[in-house]
Amino acid sequence: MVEYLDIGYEYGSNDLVAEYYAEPAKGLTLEKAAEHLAKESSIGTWTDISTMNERIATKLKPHIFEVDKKKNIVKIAYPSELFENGNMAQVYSAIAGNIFGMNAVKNLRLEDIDFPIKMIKGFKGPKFGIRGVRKLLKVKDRPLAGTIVKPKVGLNPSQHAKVAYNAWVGGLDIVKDDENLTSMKFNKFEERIIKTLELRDRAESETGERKMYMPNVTAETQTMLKRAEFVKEHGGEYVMIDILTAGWSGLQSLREADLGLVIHAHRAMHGALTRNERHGISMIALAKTARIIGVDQIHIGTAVGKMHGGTGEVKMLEIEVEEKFVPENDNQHILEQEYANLKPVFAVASGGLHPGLTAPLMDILGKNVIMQYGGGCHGHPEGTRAGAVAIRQSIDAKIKGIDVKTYARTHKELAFALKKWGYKK
Ligand code: CAP
Ligand code: MG
Repeated sequence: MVEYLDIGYEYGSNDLVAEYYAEPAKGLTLEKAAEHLAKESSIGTWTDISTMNERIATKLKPHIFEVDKKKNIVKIAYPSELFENGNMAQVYSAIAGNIFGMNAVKNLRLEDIDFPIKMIKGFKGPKFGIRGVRKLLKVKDRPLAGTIVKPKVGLNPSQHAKVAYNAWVGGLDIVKDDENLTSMKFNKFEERIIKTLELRDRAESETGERKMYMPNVTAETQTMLKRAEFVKEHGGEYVMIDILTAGWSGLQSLREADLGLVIHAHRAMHGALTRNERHGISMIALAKTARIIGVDQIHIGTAVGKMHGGTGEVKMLEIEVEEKFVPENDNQHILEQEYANLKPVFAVASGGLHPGLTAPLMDILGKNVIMQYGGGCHGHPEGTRAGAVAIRQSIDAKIKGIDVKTYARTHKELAFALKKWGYKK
């Protein structure tokens, strides 16, 4: 009989620690439910088995070292021998696999994972990180501002490139493809890359600023790698990948190809995992995992909360950022904080943003954030270029410490934006 409950066990440098929120099934204590979790995510199954042996039962068993009945929190330390070096899919198949469907729990959420250094070394980690991206863009210490070409899909390559150009010359640093734009009949990947990078070069020479294009390479892995190579051959510096729909292995293949391209991680589908605070996987765990595999920037949500009031049609902001991303005691968001010698990576805030929300967002996420405005740029009454100007004006106002309403009195593009969408102090 393997004993998994080991309250007070002192985990060490050989252990991966997983923190779960768990609601035990009716008739089960939290300890009992935790034992089912520990078994099913490692060496056991629902009943005792004759094929278990002493070595497995002692060397490979995980230790449930904390059970907090008030908060329904369970912490389990797994010996790293349970995991294949450099294989993130296998790690999640173990600690985030069958257990979500077990009858022993009514709800279960993987809240956080602490990987041992020896496991982190099995992955490449971020190549550029905040410093590398800032060096590339030659932007020292303000937040980066970007847009997403809209409509999300439907434009042809020339139209797509033109929208990007207007955003760049209006002052934005970065233009990205939307998460569901890859290579369709009306917008083939290769043609879009060539045309958009041509106008990126024109925008750079006209503005004297570096401009970045983030093409979405999400696809079957071999195709993804071919597309990333195509971007590199044509002078691109960035690729974007939908990390959850492409999967951990797809992300690993892209990173381990080591093409020298900045990797932007979009988190499309995250809501299926992160939205329910009682069941699924936290964005903290997902973002940490992506950083270990090696992304340079990742979407974490918008921290300015649901929009109350404000004029005009306001898209309800996407899910607020998980509070742990912005710890009370530190003005750095969690992704820029020191973690296992991994480069700090940019947090990306996107989703329903417009110039009226820039100031509170910067208050919460600080300067190492990439703020992306899709509708909040192309929905500007005077069009994309003016939308981009308004966005930069909203950032300038914040950096100068001037209230956005006051700043708008002498900056008409910003005034138009505030009139349409309102603002939050
Ligand atoms: C934003 C966006 C982003 C989501 C991602 C969209 O467009 O392009 O993909 O915001 O959400 O498709 O909605 P808008 P998150 O600026 O027009 O909202 O960053 O929370 O993953
Ligand atoms: Mg999008």
